[in-house]
Amino acid sequence: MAVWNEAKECMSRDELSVLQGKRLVKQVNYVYHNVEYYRKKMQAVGLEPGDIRDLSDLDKLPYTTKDDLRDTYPFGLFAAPQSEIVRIHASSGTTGKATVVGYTRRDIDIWSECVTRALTQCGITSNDIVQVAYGYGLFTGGLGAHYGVENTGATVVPMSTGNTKKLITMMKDFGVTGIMCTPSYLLHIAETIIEQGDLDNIKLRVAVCGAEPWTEKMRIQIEEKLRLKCFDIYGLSEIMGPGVACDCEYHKGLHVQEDHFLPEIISAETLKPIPDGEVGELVFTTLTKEGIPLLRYRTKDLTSIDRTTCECGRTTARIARFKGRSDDMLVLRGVNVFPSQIEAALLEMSGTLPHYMIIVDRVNNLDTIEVQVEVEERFFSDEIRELERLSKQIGDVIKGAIGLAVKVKLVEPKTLNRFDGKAVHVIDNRVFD
Ligand code: DLL
Repeated sequence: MAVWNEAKECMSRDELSVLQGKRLVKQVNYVYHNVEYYRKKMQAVGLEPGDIRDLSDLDKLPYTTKDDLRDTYPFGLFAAPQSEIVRIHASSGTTGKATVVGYTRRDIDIWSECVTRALTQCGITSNDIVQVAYGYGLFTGGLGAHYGVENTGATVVPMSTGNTKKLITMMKDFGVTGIMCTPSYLLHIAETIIEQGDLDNIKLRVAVCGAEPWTEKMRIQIEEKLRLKCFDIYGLSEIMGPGVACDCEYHKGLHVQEDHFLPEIISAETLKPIPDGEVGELVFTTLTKEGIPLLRYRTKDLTSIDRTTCECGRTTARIARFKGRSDDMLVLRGVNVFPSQIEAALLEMSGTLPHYMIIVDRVNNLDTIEVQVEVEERFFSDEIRELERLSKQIGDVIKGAIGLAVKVKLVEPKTLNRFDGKAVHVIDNRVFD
């Protein structure tokens, strides 16, 4: 399979649109004839496959949501017969039934190819040794990254999550040059490497992190701590897994693998497409999937899109770093707040470590917000006044970012939980009845 968008002389946007249009028509036909649920959904709005002739007809198609996957649990949206499904992944989610996805052999090949493109974009080659420290199992992170690293020709070390000390030992002994894991886990790995005095004993030069919202400041902090290049990789199991999009050396948005996944940004309120550059909900239509093709899948991820050519020369659309998911958004005293706003504010300050927890309660019908922040050890040996000053300063910075007063509790390094998978930054104890 050609890695066409890797070359600097890649497809023009017009050529890409023609390809996308053709693939869309084919995918809609395939879905209509192979998935009863979609056939009925299309018939309910009087839509026949022939009504979709090119990209301009996209907005005639109905949306798909996570509820559609749950309602058809486990295999109701599969378009290929079980005999052609070679792998299943599932995400448990915190509420409701698991969402289950299936892949044909070709889907797995395309997935590996997409991860290879992403890794190549990050500078990984067959000369690299890459530790995959995403969880292996039903989560798409581990196996998705694994097949991509192998397909790139690099050497994969399938660490999975859990044993940080062993991971660092192997990193040193094997001369590991690349790592794939969640950014919060990499931060924990970095702290352990530094604490062990091992920074000069490792050869790590590239990290490809994703699976959770994180800030540009955190990416830069990881680069500085580990003296490497760090990249942002995005994906979701419903659409494929890691590798749907990835940033390049310019870090000006994540390039979408647009020949396989057609992106749209819509308003979550009106459900209408919104102009490029404006923040809205990201929606994907798969263009080449066989196992579980999805039409206009609402990801709930909030971003904006830029279809201008990147400084790196790639013409594929770029989506901006994610602000968060619409369902991560906290409504605190009527104000919409994303944990990432608090993270960005904390990372502006010196003396704070990028570990925090937001605890929300409701007392006498009023939301109370406590932000627990780890700060450097030295503040605890200094005068109490210094601690109070820092606490007030952090409170002011957060208030400036979210417009709300919060209680700040400073805690010593390593007090808060560390995560080797997706990090949890919010404990919401409010009961809504
Ligand atoms: O997290 C797939 C993945 C694995 C992506 C490894 C990247 C690396 P799910 O468990 O289905 O799949 O979760 C998908 O995670 O809708 C986003 O909300 C969030 N997410 C994934 N990557 C990023 C990222 C995997 N780079 C959900 N930035 C998505 C922000 C991300 N959020």
